[in-house]
Amino acid sequence: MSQTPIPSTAPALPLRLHVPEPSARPGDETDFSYLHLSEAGAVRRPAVDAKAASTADIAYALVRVLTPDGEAVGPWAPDLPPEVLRQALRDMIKTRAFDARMTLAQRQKKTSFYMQCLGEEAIAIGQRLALQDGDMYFPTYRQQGLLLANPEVSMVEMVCQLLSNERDPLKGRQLPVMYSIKRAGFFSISGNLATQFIQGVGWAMASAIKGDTRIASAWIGDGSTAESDFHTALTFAHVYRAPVILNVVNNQWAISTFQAIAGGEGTTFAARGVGCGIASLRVDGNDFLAVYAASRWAAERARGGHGPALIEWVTYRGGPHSTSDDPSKYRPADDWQRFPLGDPISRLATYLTKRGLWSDAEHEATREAMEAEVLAALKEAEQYGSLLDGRGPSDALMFEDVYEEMPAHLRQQRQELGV
Ligand SMILES: Cc1ncc(C[n+]2csc(CCOP(=O)(O)OP(=O)(O)O)c2C)c(N)n1
Ligand SMILES: [Mg+2]
Repeated sequence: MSQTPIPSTAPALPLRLHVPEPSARPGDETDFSYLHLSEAGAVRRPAVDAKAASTADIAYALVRVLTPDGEAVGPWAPDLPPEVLRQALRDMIKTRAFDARMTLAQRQKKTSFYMQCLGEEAIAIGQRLALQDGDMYFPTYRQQGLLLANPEVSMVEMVCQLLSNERDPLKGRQLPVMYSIKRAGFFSISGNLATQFIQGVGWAMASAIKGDTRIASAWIGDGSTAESDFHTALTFAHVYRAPVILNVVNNQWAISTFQAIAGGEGTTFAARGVGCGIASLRVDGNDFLAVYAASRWAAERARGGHGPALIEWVTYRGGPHSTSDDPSKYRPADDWQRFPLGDPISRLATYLTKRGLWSDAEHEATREAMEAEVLAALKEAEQYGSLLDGRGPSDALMFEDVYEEMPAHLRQQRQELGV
């Protein structure tokens, strides 16, 4: 028998949807209190085999090591040799110089497109130091630091890809910045957002199935977590304890969309991991020491067979989304200058200077040397063509490498094109 519902005593109000908005638009000042920062050194460091649910407090806090005056404090402060720290700073300066010059090359019409990682340099470079040769990266377009910090990767080869020239190793088949460098463990960048997570988890599962010792490092942006692939990847990673580091780079924006629209309001992206049974950390992505320490923790956890870890890196996208974007239309122009976590390069430089391992003069000399190195790489790559002179890969290449034996219809099309 059906029952009659008991009438509510509350007055019936019209229902409304909540549409999150950033606190400021161009011309106003952003209120960054929404970030909920912790003090440096305040967040505990759990054992690498900690139960996923026990990391819940850290998923809502913020792991930080560097104080505003450049001291390293607390349980996450890593013990890295001075030369490793100095090299990391040089690599971050190199990445920034590369981005600036390639952005200019796009404005000069030498390449069609470029994407910078301005303000996010510490994340890729810090994580790379915590991984080992043979581990596999499934990066997005904002982890060029993984390549620029790798002495085995030629900068000229990267620029040839950007210029889509005769020596483009990807033969003009990928958008500029979508590198693919197998020997560096750098999986082909896909423009289809969030695929990195399912592919990275799948690769990590395969590594475990084979009884291998290699782990995966998968990358996604705040906006891309709204894709269903993100959630599918978390379920598989949790269920099979895949040896993978799940990196969520929360740079506050997805093109013109504020991170709250992807679900960052009133909760954190790290909290998604805990909800799926994955140990999760929320970390200051502009604090090189915290990036290295958290990556190291996650890598030891994965390699030790204790399961995946999700890390939300809190940072800020200092530049436009890409050379096709104009952020002055949708966010305050001074946001990055006012961002409470500062600039990762100057923070590491301050720490090293305080320890007597760096100086303003060395900083300036390094910046000049890196700019010269990048310019020399660009000049060399331009000898093999750029968009300006149209010396790109041969049209014939579009017919190759798909079928072992070219089918008749493709042979015909190729003949019609006369290549
Ligand atoms: C599946 C899919 N949807 C939409 C796009 C278009 N798109 C490219 S980048 C981007 C924003 C991504 O933002 P986020 O994940 O935060 O990464 P960020 O660019 O900030 O590093 C969008 C919507 C795409 N490439 N793929
Ligand atoms: Mg983003």
